[in-house]
Formats: sequence, structure tokens, C-alpha cells
Amino acid sequence: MATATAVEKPRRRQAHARPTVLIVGNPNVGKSVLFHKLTGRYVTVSNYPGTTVEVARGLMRYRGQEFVIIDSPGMYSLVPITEEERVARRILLSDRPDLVLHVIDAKNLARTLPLTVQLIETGVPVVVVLNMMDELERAGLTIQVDALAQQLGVPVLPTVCLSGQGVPAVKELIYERLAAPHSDLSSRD
Ligand SMILES: Nc1nc2c(ncn2[C@@H]2O[C@H](COP(=O)(O)OP(=O)(O)OP(=O)(O)O)[C@@H](O)[C@H]2O)c(=O)[nH]1
Ligand SMILES: [Mg+2]
Repeated sequence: MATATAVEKPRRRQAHARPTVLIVGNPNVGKSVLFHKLTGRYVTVSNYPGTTVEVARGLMRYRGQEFVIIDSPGMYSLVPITEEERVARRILLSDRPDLVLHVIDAKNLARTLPLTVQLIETGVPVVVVLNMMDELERAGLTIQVDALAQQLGVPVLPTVCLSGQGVPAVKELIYERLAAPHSDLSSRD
């Protein structure tokens, strides 16, 4: 029978631990809609320790793997002013998620990019979810998504979270980035 040896390389995560994905962004950009599309019904809501701010956690099951998804309160900056912003900052910097989804209202892209840059500077892997693309289109505007991704150096995924458009690509990217290697043994969800 094989036994564990001291020479085994330390792993970034315990094999049984689920990778964690934190959803952040300004208030009212579609974070909670995305959270529910990713997690479905496996959700718990609790106050963040020592605060009155509620934080929802849920499980995303995809291709036989489980990922913890956390929906954070809206924030404008990593320099916190409100209690909500303090909680969002603490989840990001103390709990150290494996991946951050920065949800942006595509109509407010320019105003939001400073927060994207702050997030990238924390060193946590960031993916930009460019939401409300329907409203951007309705306003007759477009965004060069590929050029934006290239300039930021992180993936940018356009979505309409309300209708679910683009959400499968978000799931796929979470899986690609965080799934444990060689453990995709069960059937596809
Ligand atoms: N048109 C459009 N509306 C959207 C889209 N995604 C979300 N919404 C709407 O935007 C509003 C805000 O969505 P939420 O998911 O509650 O936003 P949030 O970022 O969680 O907001 P806070 O928790 O207050 O920070 C809701 O009325 C949603 O129905 C989208 O892609 N297009
Ligand atoms: Mg919300």
C-alpha cells in the first residue's frame, strides 16, 4: 500500500478543498445576478464576522468539480469608506480567494477601470466580467473587448447576466483556471 512521504511536494491547496471565487464590483452592476446564475440553489447567507454586512456563499458544480463562489457587497475602491467596502476588502485581502471576478457595468467602463487596476495590483488573479452589454448596445456603443483584455493583461468576458448570455464562458474560465488537474472523472454538468 502506498504511504505519504515527507518528500512529497507541498500543494497549493488540499486535494479536498474547493477553490474559491470572489465576485466584486461597484454596487448595482449585476454581481448577485451572476452569483445566482453560477450557483443555482446551493447558497448560504450569513453576516461577515463582526459586522452587519451579509455575505452569500454558494457552490458552483461544473464538470464534476465544485467551486465556492462568494458574492461581496458593492465597492468603489479598495480604500474603504463604507462598512460594505471594508467587508469586501477584508474578504479579498484576508480570505485570499483563488480568483476574483470583477463585474463591471459596461456603460461605466472608464470610471471603473481604476478599481480593476487596484484589484490586479493585489496579486490575486482577476477576470473582468463586462456585464450589461445589452444596455451598452442599446446606447449604440461598443467596446473592443480583445484590445481591453490585452491592455489589462487579464481575460475580459462580455455578459448579459440577466439573460444568462456569456455566463457559460465565465463557468468555463473558472474551471480552466481552478480545476484540480486529472480529477475530471465524472460526467459533464
Ligand atoms: N439590462 C441588464 N440588467 C442587468 C444585467 N445584470 C443585472 N441586471 C440588473 O441590474 C440590477 C442590479 O443587479 P444586482 O445583481 O442586484 O447587482 P449587484 O451588483 O449585486 O448590486 P449590489 O449588491 O447592490 O452591489 C438588477 O435590477 C438586475 O436585474 C444585465 O446584464 N443587463
Ligand atoms: Mg448584490
